Amino acid sequence: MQLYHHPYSIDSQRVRLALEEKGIDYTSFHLNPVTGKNMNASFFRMNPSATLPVFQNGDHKIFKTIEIIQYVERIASVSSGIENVTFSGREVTEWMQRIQEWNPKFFTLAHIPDKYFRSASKFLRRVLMARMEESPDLAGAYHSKLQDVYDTEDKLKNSSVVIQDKEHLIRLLDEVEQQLNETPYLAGEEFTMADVMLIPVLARLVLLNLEDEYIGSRPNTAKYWIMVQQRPSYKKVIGNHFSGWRKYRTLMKTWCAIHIRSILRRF
Ligand SMILES: N[C@@H](CCC(=O)N[C@@H](CS)C(=O)NCC(=O)O)C(=O)O
Repeated sequence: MQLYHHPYSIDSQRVRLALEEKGIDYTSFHLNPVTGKNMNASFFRMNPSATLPVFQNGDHKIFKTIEIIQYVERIASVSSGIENVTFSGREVTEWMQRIQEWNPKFFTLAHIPDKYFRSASKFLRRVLMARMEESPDLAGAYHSKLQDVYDTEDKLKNSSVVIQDKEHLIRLLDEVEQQLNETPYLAGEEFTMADVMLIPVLARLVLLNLEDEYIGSRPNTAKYWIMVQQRPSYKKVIGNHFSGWRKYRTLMKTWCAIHIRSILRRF
């Protein structure tokens, strides 16, 4: 089984948390979306939307996060003997879908200093142009990806998009806070795949230095956040890349790659 993913991607983090929680081994392929590695022709041919994660088992490829997580649950049940494995019930699935409805893209970009966003976006356009030249047969798909980059730049200038995303996030976090007042985990007494969907959202808020505003101000969520960070799956998937000083190492690596490749004009 192969997983194409990257530590920056919230959806990749969700799938990796699920794989770790269920103890499933897989071969890992890192594709950094900020440096445009997901635009490489070999990956792009398999997945012309270039989104991460992609899970592959033999010829079977899955492109949607929730579908991958549900597939991982089925694999775990087969490999451990059916009796003691619980599948996500209706409540868990509803939470998973509700959390997935919030798209972190514009909220995240709106909290990145403008000069970094502009350099990264320009770099990505150049990468796309270079890939288009190398693989003219994929020009149509690369062109629509290029259009996405321009649309993102335009939408970010439109404050109502960012405000709507922020309001959506606040509604979601308020529902989470209310639920965590009644149960220790999102869908009850046990850790479930609903928590796997939520943890990367909280980690993103911390990465953006918004912990006090969005987590600290919600006491049940703050308690829950401390608790879930103790899980080995969290440490492996998120903590190792973003806890404390590690976040600077992770972000600097990407920033240097963009900077050096821009100077050398190696897209
Ligand atoms: N359909 C996918 C969407 C995944 C997605 O949007 N992934 C983001 C990262 S979290 C991505 O790959 N962005 C890079 C890009 O769109 O080029 C799913 O449901 O999992």
